[in-house]
Amino acid sequence: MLDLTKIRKDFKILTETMNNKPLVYLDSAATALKPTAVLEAMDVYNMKKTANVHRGVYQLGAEATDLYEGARATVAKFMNAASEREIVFTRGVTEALNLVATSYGLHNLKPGDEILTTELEHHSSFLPWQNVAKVTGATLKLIPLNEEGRLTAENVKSVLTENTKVIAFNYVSNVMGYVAPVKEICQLAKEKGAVTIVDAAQAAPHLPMDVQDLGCDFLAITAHKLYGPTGTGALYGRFDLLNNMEPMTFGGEMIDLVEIEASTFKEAPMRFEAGTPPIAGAIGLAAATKYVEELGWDNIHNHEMALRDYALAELGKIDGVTIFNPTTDTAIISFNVDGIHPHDMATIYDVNGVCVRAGHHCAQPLMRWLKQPATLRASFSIYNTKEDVDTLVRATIAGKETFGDVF
Ligand code: 7TS
Repeated sequence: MLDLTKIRKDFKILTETMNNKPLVYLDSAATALKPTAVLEAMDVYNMKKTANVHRGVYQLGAEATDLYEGARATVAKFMNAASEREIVFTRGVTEALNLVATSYGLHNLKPGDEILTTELEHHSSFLPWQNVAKVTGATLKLIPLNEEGRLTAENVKSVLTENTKVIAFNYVSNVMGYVAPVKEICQLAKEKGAVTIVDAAQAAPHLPMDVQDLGCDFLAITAHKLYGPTGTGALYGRFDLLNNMEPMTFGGEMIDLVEIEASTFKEAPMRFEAGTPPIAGAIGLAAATKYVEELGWDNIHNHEMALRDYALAELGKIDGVTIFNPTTDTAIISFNVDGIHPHDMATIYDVNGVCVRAGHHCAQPLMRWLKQPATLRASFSIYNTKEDVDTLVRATIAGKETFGDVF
């Protein structure tokens, strides 16, 4: 079981108030709060070991490099990559997915090739492939979602052809909270020789990652949803693929030899890390992976599922609340209150000290699928309590009372 008292002490921000109300943070799917252990790990670099990496010949530079490369080894272990050479530090999942689309997609796809993706994607998984299709003449095809809005292996089979070259999809949906059958889909892709790109932004805080067991070619995580800092993510890429890809960004430290006519580049991952990388960010990400591993995946899962079940039951009792993902696999719940715009509801949550997301969640194709312009989304995490759910429910009832009789 999670020790909630201890965990809540680790997240100092939880003693803050919002609109003079105790802070109830239910927006961890947008970004998670950061525990002291992560901030302290970053402080070590920022306060005692500051130097650029892979450059200085002095001791401090070597120590900073050790911290940074140590972080890469920790992240490789977190994902169970075969080697740390398969881990590229990026600015986040958005940059990681753009890197694959640019460095692999633009260079390998051609007219007649097919890219499979879904309406369940965050724009950062959808748009890079839409662009690859536009530039290369490849065809972007949607894998139909089932009646619940899930991606299933059956539906992948229904659209998979000999021409499928890429399947890009999320591990966990940021709106529906569904967990995709990643392993089965990667197996199907492999049979056709297609490359898989898994957006694990929302999965990494909730599930153990094992890229070798999943059999994926690429998988991206982001630190800030995993209790780490903003501005840092990590891309896993199978080394034989990664090492044969062209760089996306050119600049310092990614080169072997620069000549006027042409240049050569380092092996992966360095060829993808031009310029000064997010050093403190990588160290913070590594600390965050250790933090969640120490809590234990089963403990995290049980806690989040208990919150999910309680929230679904309590919200479900309120007349006029429509829940779009009652079978969610994670503690992400999307809902609306009949006749009240989500942004109006969000103002009531705000004055009650409750942070929830209202909007299209960077998933407009999914909003169209749901036939909603926007939804409310409450996302629960390791530091949330049943009392947080009660506050959400009270604020929802207050919102109905404020706006309800207008309609
Ligand atoms: N993929 C998914 C599934 C996401 O949920 C997000 C961010 C991203 C990619 C982008 O990751 P980043 O590292 O570039 O930030 N999602 C959200 C959200 O649901 N609300 O705010 C941000």
